[in-house]
Amino acid sequence: MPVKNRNIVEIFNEVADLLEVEGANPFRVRAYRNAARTVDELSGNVADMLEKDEDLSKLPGIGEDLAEKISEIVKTGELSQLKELQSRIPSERVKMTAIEGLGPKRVHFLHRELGIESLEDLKAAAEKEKIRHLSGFGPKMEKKILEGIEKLAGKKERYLLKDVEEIAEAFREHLNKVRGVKKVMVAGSYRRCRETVGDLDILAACGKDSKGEVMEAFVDHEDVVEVVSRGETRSTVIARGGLQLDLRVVAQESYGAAMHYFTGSKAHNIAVRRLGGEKNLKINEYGVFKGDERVAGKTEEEVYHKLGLAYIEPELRENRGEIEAAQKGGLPQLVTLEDLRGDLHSHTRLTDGRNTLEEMAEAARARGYDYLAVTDHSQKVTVAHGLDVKRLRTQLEEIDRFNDSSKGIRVLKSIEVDILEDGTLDLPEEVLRELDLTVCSVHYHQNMSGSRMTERILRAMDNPCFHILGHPTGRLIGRRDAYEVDMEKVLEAAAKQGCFLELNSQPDRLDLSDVHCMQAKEMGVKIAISTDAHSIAELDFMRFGMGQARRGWLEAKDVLNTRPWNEIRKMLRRG
Ligand code: DGT
Ligand code: CA
Ligand code: CA
Ligand code: ZN
Repeated sequence: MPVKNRNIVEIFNEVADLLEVEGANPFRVRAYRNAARTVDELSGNVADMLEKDEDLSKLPGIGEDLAEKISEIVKTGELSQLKELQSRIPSERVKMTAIEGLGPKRVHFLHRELGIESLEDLKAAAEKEKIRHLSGFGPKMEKKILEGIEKLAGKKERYLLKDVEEIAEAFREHLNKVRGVKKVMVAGSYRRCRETVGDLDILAACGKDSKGEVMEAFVDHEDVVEVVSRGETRSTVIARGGLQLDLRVVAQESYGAAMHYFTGSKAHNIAVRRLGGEKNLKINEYGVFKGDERVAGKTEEEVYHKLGLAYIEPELRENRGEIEAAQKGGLPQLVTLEDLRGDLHSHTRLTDGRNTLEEMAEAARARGYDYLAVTDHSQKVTVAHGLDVKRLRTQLEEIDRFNDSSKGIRVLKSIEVDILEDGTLDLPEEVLRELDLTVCSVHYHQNMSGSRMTERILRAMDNPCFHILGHPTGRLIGRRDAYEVDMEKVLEAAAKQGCFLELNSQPDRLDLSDVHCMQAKEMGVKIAISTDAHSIAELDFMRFGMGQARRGWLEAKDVLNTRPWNEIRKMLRRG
């Protein structure tokens, strides 16, 4: 089995986690995380690079030692150091790192301070209120830990879209090549662009006599580690990393009906079936039937039309009013990637990005954008070497020089300025006024009460230099809950003040969420769909934000950056 970049990334991240659980030197931990990131962002395959004798130690963040480890992984599929760490550190202790808000560093701290070795120890300590007294924890954290333990017990693992994309595509291509296969698609929550997926549901259409070959190819795929079940028309396997994949093989005349059924959501399907019932039509994965006669099934359009509905895009299929809208001809014309004219949130090497301003701008131009806002961090964010007035001014001069000498892309002068605890912005108004636009974000003191957090953000919006609220709820999917904030009040204030909210496209943020996008649209607040790219490669995260925006029913007109810069500039002007 050839080793993929993804396998190396997973191994390095696990080494970093385990080292952290052990309390290793933070620089050592960071070296592994940086190396994982470097490999993750490579466009080429590491195994191929080694084959061609390329020197990996020339890559950023990868010295000779790590290059050696990579080649061990490529040769053997494993890393002896990881195995050694796994055997040394009790697995009970490692399990705790999966609790929301804990992570490896805190697990180490809890072990050092209170001797906590397992989930049971942790639960007991939290119940006896021993954790709240530790520095950096407090009663709120203690409560969250107890909730986290409960969640973990009842939780089936879900995966970020980004983490399953590669596997989904690999299987799709693999099955597409099988003789007799007409069409392959990944349906389910993946096709609906939910922010996380529980498993992948693959659908293949083929002739009767190729079914066997398709099943064979599926269970034989190089990424399969376990075959759970294998039948004539359906099979289930587990892939490396634990992800489950279901395959259904259907005849071409049923493909549309099967696509519809297996795309879901379940709630949407049930509502559609009920509607069919009212028209005396029976709907299942094989087609739409009137009595015994199949009246539709080859395409999804056909299925919807038979029921008197316009075609409903997969992202809308959550039974949130899309069926009523399709009956009345009131479906939204969903925004697409092609509608976007630029990206309004990105970082460069000057703070915590990996590429230079010029490289980022060139990459944005190559993606067909007209503008890119460079929004490095402000001074408060010391871990990212945030910009003070002096360094920001130097960057502004660099932007002027770039814009004077370059064609086809405009770099917007901007900053991701911190919203401080009291609601003031992290840089003086006089310098913020020199910028084209600002992205204002909360990074520190996220644990305040809902009313205080709301106050803090509203206060920030009073500043005439405030334009876009960055990652508005601060959530990290599966790792950190949104901070408490009254979104309705924030949206109300944004509408009144002429401010905008961001939909941050980082795959573990997707913040605003689909539901809040819908709410923003209803309240007349426009959304900036941005990547928050920290490297050239991350400019492509736009696809994840787009999925979420479409799930939130957004149309091109609801999105700020579907407009040319001239128009946006006018919209940013505050009363
Ligand atoms: P997931 O995997 O948890 O992220 O979510 P889905 O939506 O992919 O759900 P999954 O994998 O359990 O099933 C795939 C699709 O199959 C689902 O979206 C709709 C359809 N489906 C599954 N179970 C039922 C059911 O009991 N009734 C109906 N009408 N459809 C179902
Ligand atoms: Ca699924
Ligand atoms: Ca499934
Ligand atoms: Zn940012």
